[in-house]
Amino acid sequence: MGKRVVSKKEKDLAANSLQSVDQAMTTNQGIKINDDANTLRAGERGPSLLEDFILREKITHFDHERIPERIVHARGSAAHGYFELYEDLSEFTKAEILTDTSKTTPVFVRFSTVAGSRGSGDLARDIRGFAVKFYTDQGVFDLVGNNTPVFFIQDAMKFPDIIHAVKPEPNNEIPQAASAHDTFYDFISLATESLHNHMWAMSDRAIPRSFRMMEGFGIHTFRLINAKGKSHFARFHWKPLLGVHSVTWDEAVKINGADPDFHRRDLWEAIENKQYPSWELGLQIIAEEDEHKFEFDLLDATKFIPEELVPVRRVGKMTLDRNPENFFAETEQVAFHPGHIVPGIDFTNDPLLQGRLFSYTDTQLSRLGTPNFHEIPINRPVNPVYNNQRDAQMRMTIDSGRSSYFPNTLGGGCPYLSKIAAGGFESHQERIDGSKIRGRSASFSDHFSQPALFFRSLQPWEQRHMINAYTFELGKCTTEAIKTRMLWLMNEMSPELAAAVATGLGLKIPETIKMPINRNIGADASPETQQPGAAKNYLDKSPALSQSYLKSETIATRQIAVLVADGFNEQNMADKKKVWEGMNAFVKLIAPHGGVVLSDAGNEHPVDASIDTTESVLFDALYIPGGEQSIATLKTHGKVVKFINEMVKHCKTLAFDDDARTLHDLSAAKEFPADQAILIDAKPVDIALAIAEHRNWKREPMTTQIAV
Ligand code: HDE
Repeated sequence: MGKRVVSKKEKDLAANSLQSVDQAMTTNQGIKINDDANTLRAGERGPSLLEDFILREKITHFDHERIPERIVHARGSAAHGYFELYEDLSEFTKAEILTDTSKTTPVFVRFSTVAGSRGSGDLARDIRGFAVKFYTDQGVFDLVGNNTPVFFIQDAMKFPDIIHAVKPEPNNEIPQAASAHDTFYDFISLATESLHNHMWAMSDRAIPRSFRMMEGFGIHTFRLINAKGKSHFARFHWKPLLGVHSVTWDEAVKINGADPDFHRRDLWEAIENKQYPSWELGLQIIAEEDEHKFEFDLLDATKFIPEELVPVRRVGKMTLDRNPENFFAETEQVAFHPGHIVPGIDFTNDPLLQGRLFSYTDTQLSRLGTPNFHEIPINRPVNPVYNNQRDAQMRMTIDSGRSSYFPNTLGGGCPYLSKIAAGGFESHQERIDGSKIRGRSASFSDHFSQPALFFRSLQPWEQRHMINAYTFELGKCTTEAIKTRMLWLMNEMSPELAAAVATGLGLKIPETIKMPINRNIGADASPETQQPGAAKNYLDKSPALSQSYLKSETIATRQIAVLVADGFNEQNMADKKKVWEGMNAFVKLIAPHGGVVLSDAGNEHPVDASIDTTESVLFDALYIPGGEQSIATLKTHGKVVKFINEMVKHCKTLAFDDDARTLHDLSAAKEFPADQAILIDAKPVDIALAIAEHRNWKREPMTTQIAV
């Protein structure tokens, strides 16, 4: 799967890595150390001496090990890989990564949650960051996106507000990595532009099964510029080849306890097992002339362009095939920036994007501490860098020569400027004619239509999950006025959604509300302009928004738990394992104890996890082979039925051998005799077909009685 690229980037990183094998331990000054366990003392039981330069160097370095975590997206995991282009897009752009199909471009991708601290759990209900650094031969191009096609706010000015609102409340620093609290809903219900992205945060997209099973979106409209200087608008998409899948909220809560590194581990293990995740790069391209043909503004980052209106053209593929060597050096120190673009790609006037262009340099200065952050190996471009910038903290480059200015003759006129035809960057010459104002275009003030479209486009199971999410989150809020304000707003988007949530909350939807503060126009706006306009219906449904539209046929990398005890039916287990592993699934033996388990043929099989050290929520499917003795033992273990019942509740595939039927009958599985994903004595390929469906959501409404 995927070809291995040894890029210049990789060689650079290797050259910078300190090998810890076969080397004498030294201080940072290169002095060989002969005792790393004892402080220099005046006598064996005497006081420590200040002159102990070895101790002081070691402790000082340790004291400074942490750098400030990212203000947002602090919790993340990353991997290296490469991008390959399917078709030459020179009709639209001169960027080499989008025109030269012979090139393989190295990438580094970091996935993250937004709200939580660095040590928070992976399964928070949250938007996920999806940041891609392309090391192109023309310089670094960063596509710093999220896993939702829209953002919360329209103007950069409101970013600190929404982040303050979602972060733990300042008086008691509660709750960590959770949006279910008053300050967040206070803000969301007043800044109605945020309702759309908020609805995505209430959807299953916010609790993904894996980073490898998420879509990515550049969100903003960018420009593509071709060699003739002609511009097209473009939105970027990443489509995962494993499909888009999520877990249920009950699982998310339990996974955070059972394995808070679930997503991090999942990405790491898939790559270690050579199951390289990949995404296709998609582009929605819009001619400049069509800029105003939509009922929303292309510059508004709270709107997506429905794929039914502008199809996504799949133009290339990205594969992640290598884990970082060192989390800090690479994942923590990588510095993304939406302003890192290459000739052929340019910005639009999206006011959110424009604000980001300022913020990301500023944040790197405070996090990485120096304008030389581009010299950290993970951030270095693969092409050489020459300019007259000099010095500053932690400068790595030893700049030679006398001249550090331009123009010069003493340096031979170098580094010289490049003509546009020779690859020099030129900003798109957009004609601008306007008054200097602090305000927002009326074309940005439709806040209800797209969330309404999103809700309408979801399958009943997705809508159900969303209703539960809103009910849960608002149920955690303590201020009734905030909850009722939210209900009123939700009623404007979808009466069905609002009614269901109101029932869950035990509250009435108010007939009118007063928006105490203007939402987007400015404090002087009149009361009439303070309510967002009614929802428009320019598209009845956009099927592409539902995860059911984004499934994949494969069971590759799915975790299948096989529950066994001594005496299990080896033949049946081996037959199924062979088929599933042939399809690249991960098959794990779970037994009442660790070590090895004995089959009915007397063979020893290593146990992957004892049932006491693992949980059902960490697996996609369950198979219980027969074997009289094995089933008799499993029946006596208290956690076995819980394990099975949880799998049933979470709508997963369960397969039993015929003589494992007693366990089936002891559990909630017996309540679903006609269920297409609870199978007895089925063929491994038929079980695989059920697993590939991800979940049998039809079961879900009947599972409320199952107590787990
Ligand atoms: Fe970010 N954002 N952001 N953001 N963002 C950061 O930069 C910011 C926005 C996104 O894995 C920070 O290096 C402002 C939209 C990702 O390292 C910071 C605004 C989108 C990541 C910052 C936005 C994003 C960040 C924190 C409003 C989706 C993680 C650390 C104008 C298109 C990148 C850092 C990584 C990180 C500011 C809005 C995505 C503080 C001011 C819209 C994926 O600079």
